[in-house]
Amino acid sequence: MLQALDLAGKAPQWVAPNPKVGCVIIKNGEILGLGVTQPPGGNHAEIEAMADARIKGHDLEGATAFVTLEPCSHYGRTPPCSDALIKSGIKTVVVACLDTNPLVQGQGIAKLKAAGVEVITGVLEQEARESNLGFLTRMEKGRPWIRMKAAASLDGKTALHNGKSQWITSEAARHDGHLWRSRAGAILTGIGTVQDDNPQLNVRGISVDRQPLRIIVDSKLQISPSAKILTGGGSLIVCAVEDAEKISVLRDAGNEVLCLPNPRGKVDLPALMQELGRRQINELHIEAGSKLNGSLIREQCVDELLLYFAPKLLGDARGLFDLPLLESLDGAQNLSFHEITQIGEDLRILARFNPS
Ligand code: AOF
Ligand code: ZN
Repeated sequence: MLQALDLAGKAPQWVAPNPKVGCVIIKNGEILGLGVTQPPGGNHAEIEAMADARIKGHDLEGATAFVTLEPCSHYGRTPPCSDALIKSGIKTVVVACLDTNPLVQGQGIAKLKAAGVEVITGVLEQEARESNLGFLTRMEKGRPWIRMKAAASLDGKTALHNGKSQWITSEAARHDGHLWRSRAGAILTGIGTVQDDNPQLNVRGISVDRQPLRIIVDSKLQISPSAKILTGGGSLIVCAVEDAEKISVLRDAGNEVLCLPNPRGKVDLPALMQELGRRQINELHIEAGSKLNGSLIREQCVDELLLYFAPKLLGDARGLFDLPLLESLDGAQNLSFHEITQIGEDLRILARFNPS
């Protein structure tokens, strides 16, 4: 199963919106075939592994398949893997984690069992869930896995009082940040960051087949059509005002404008996350300023913080998140550390919000 997970991890980004799955087929201690999910419309991991074994002249009768995700039971872009596994004569299927796609959700395993295939579940389950956190979150919550990235000094400051912020962390940490951008289906920022930093918010320094969708939360539609983030079109601007004139200028330049107001006249952030789920975004990467960061946290629109800390002190300067003043520690946002790594001179911390 470790080998199957390793294969899954090597699947390219463009298998999204599908999950990355790995499959290893063995018999009598020998590996017969290996497979990994192909881009949408292509073979699933199990089909690839069976084809690999057959090309090598192996008979699958009595073999065991290790799969990192429950084999599918439905007709999607491709026919059900569970049917193909049954037909192959494979005797045992070892599954790491369930596919929580409502179209599958245990039915793949049930199909296999009903056909007399032995099924073993829960092998390296946690690791397998981690490998498809984005896909599984979308299946379970209807929205992407949401990761908020920020870089700060050791005293938690992101910019000086005058707004100067380039660069707090080292080159190595910034390159690492691009790796995280590249794995996301979309990158989100706010109008404040667009106006202060004029970022491109694309992936640089890493070869990618596609750039993530760029999303700007801009309640009052203040974005300038010449902002760098709009060059080339294809960005999604989310606002809370129906300003037909501004909207048509932005649309004519090839961008999409979505009006999603909440009763306070701001963008309805949870509704936006559901919309991104409908657009099949598995992982959302956020790089915004303290105001939007704070709103996203308050509205429970963040699963994980990706924080880079530089060994510097900036003193009285801007903080990471605008959150309400607390009178008691009972109101603190609780997280747990998921991973702590040194990247060059800086520290990278992945911390997750505790599910409520
Ligand atoms: C598997 N093995 O390798 C993957 C699975 O449209 P389709 O036919 O490609 O089906 C996509 C769905 O199949 C996807 O939403 C998920 O539930 C499952 N993915 N299943 O047996 C695989 N990638
Ligand atoms: Zn399948």
